[in-house]
Amino acid sequence: MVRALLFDVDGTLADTERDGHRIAFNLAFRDAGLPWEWDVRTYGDLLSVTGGKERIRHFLTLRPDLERLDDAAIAALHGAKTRRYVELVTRGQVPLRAGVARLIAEARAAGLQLGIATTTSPENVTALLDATLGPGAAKWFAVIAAGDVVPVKKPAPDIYTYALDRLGLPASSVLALEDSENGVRSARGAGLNVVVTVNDYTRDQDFRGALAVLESLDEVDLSRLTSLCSAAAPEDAAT
Ligand code: XBP
Ligand code: MG
Repeated sequence: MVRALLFDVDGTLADTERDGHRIAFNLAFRDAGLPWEWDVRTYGDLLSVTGGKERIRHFLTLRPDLERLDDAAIAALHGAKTRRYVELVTRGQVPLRAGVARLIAEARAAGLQLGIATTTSPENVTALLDATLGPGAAKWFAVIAAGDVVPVKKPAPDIYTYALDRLGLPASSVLALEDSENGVRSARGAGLNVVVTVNDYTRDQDFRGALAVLESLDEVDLSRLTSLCSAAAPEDAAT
């Protein structure tokens, strides 16, 4: 029986990668006087590495021609990017994806617990939830597992294991909602069932192990998601 939903944020709740993080990174680069610009396609390639600081570091390994930044400089640049991102979502520039608000309302009405398991920074999550679902909506979530709270980011299972611990529930009673291969690997690694909603960055990825791959949450309601979990074959079911 499903007793909680654990949502990924970036790409799942909203198209934050293309329309939020990418823009915020570019603003922070400009503010810092760095002549870098991540266009939509370049950013898509960089998404193979999760975590903003990790992504900047990865970018520099691909571009030995650019000025080196040490870890402190990367952390400062990333801090500036986070401030830009929070400003942007607080202005309401990134809407929720179709079906997300309805599913959250259904889950709350059914008494399910809600949680977040994401690689992005906690302040980004709170800002997005409050801006899209209404002030105080972040409090609807029993756990917001985010960012550097675990040492290793997705596709490692750590963030889902951390969120499950905080919920106090076994993996078999929690469904993860994800948009990416890294997210599916993370959730499955922690033993969760997972349903995927694709976006333009993730459509062609490998979602082996997911219960279903959908265009958006608009295609399903809570009872359909619950029955997908119940129908999962024992060898596929999370333990
Ligand atoms: C999200 C990420 C994050 C965001 C940026 O992955 O990879 O790095 O792009 O967030 P997922 P920060 O959806 O799989 O959790 O800059 O705050 O790290
Ligand atoms: Mg994601």
